[in-house]
Amino acid sequence: MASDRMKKFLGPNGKSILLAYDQGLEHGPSADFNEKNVDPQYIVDIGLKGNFSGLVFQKGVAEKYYPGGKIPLIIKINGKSNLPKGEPVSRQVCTVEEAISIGASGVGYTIYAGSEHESIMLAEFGAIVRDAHKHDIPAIAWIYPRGVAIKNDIVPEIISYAARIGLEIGADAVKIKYTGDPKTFNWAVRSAGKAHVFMSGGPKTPMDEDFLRQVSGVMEAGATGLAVGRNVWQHPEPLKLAEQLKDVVFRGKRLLQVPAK
Ligand code: FBP
Repeated sequence: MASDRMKKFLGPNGKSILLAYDQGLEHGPSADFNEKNVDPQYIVDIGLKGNFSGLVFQKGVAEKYYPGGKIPLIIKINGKSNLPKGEPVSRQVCTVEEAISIGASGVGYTIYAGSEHESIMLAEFGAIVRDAHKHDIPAIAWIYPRGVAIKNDIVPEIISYAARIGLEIGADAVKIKYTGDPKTFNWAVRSAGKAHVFMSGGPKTPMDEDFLRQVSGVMEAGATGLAVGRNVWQHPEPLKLAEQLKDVVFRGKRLLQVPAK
């Protein structure tokens, strides 16, 4: 059996917390950044001091700020701004070889499942999986169902479909949104099979408790962990939140789930 290509990104209990910072491209600096977190160095410092399992950058930020082997790196090799309107498509902007030469031990790629341009992204990702596996590094798929055909992108049947797409197309890990409860998220985890499941963070929740409860539900469902950005680096005390996340992801702490209304 093939060895687990994600192992570099996993803690001793096989779980993981990745720190994502590609929102400058995806959303623009005025949407997400403040005086502190506009500086990529601030995120590198959080990643290092908070002992995150890995950083996720686009190649430009990685080239200029990645601190080398102190923390593993995933380079997102496609991306788009939010300026164009219409059916979403995100094309490759960096090769697997380039990513490796910058120091990446994994590559990430977003697929907008359900978009009218889905086939372009599926085909590009297919070639990326081939390249990444040739170098024995993981290809991680951010799978976000989106476009006019998708009425609700967090209903359980859509999220589990996203997870399954990842397994079927050869992703070593899939990054998906939370369904809102551990039972339905467990179906998504099972649908992903041996592909690791990471929860995508989303906009910062006003109360830490709400985010920690989501994370607890995700871990209870059997996920590998989180790939989170805004909830951490928009937090006034990111290292304090990081400790609380580690309690849940690495130390098995669970928070009571509130039944959906
Ligand atoms: P967040 O935790 O900040 O949501 O980051 C996760 C992420 O997948 C980023 O990697 C990416 O930039 C962003 O979400 C995409 O968000 P959107 O849902 O707006 O496409």
